[in-house]
Amino acid sequence: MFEGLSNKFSDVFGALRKKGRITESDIDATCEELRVALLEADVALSVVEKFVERIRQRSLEILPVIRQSTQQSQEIYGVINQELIAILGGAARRIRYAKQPPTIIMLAGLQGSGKTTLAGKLARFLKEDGNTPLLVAADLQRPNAVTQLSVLAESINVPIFAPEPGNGVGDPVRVSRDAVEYAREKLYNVVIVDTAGRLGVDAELMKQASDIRDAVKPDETLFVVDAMIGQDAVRTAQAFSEGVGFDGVVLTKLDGDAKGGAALSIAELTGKPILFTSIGEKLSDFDYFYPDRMASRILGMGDIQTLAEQAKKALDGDSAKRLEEKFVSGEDFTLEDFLEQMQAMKKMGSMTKILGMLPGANNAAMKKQIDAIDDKELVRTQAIVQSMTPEERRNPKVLNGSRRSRIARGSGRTVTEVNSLVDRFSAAQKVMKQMRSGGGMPKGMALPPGMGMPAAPRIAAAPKKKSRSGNPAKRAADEGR
Ligand SMILES: Nc1nc2c(ncn2[C@@H]2O[C@H](COP(=O)(O)OP(=O)(O)OP(=O)(O)O)[C@@H](O)[C@H]2O)c(=O)[nH]1
Ligand SMILES: [Mg+2]
Repeated sequence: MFEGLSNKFSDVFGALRKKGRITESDIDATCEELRVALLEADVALSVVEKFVERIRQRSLEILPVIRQSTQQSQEIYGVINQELIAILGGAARRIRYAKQPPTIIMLAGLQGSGKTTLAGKLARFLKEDGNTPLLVAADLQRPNAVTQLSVLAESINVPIFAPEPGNGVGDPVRVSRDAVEYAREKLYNVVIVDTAGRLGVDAELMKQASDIRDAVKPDETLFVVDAMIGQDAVRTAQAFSEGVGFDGVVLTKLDGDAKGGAALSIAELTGKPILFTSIGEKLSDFDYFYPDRMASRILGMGDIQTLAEQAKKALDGDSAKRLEEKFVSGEDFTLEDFLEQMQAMKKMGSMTKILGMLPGANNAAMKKQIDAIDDKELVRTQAIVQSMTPEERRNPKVLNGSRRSRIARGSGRTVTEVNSLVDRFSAAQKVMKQMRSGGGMPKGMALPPGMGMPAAPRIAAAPKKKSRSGNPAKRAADEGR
């Protein structure tokens, strides 16, 4: 996601950093490079022009201040970051619940944009947050649509309101209206209405969506759009905005190689906030949209906050606290901790996705490392560590040749694999020590394959510990990454 764009931004900053003193013509040159990068990323022309102009004006305005700074390129970075956050909608917006339940959420969008999947994700997400959602199958167009939603509903144990099978084509407006009535009776506090999509924007689609809207009067109408469709996303958004109207946007398929244009153009052009992002086919691949975190990713600074939240969720309270204390007190990071972290990582989801949130994850060297990581490696590594005695896990220095071959036999792996794990573990331990002594991740250091989690204790500790610069993205930038 946003790879091309964040590579370009990294290049732009790289070039700026090399200049000690920034002049007006440097600002102009930077703006021109940004303009080209954004257009290549399929950001709508009018948005690009406005965005770049704002950066230019703001930078020129504060040029006297910039000149006083010892890190002039950082000041420009700050301006770009701010404008990027603004264009992405400013502050994150949450679902607005109705004063009088149920809160009605209607999903609309083109065929295949991800509405039904989103209905499941949203229901799961809201349920975990203590709500009692009801899913409504109001797509009676596509033969399989009701079944698709039923399967999702069952998998998350959320009730579904759907027309009786074999009941003819059915009327989606009526189904939606009845569903809301049913939710009121049964005290479901959120109703999620999945509607039918069409291949293109047409009058019939708009009419059906508008009729459902008029019948259920949603508290939130969410326009669901596939981020991969680039410029078309904006055109479709505008058509829906005029035809049906919506309160917020959900960007889906951000896990694909979306260039990012849609994310950057939609909020600005429709004036509606992006509420959620969908980043995969699994129901857990979903989160609120945070403009500041997205800006940080686009700028190649990673998304440490999301990573930290996921780490916190995955490491249960006790073990996170223990690891944090261990880290702070300077105790050694052992293979036992490593195994515990790996188990937590399994809970967090795919390793490559997690590592993608690290600062610099889009940089070529880091990317090569990430690409080299095979999620199955986690399973293999786990087998090896589990074949070690508690003492060996605590103190890998005792691992002589015969112990290593015993472990290899026990885990069904080769001695070379055992050796490689021990080597990588030592490298990770070194990183941990360095980070603890306040040096941050060593420059140019990419995490060794299978060692994604040395960062975890630091992450677990992050909310409490004040780092030199409170802002991890800024710190990463300070350190020249
Ligand atoms: N990679 C990826 N695939 C997704 C995401 N969201 C949905 N999909 C996939 O996209 C396809 C279409 O998703 P649906 O949820 O059926 O889309 P829809 O908008 O309900 O489609 P219609 O009902 O035909 O209008 C499915 O194969 C989903 O698994 C996502 O965030 N990332
Ligand atoms: Mg659907």
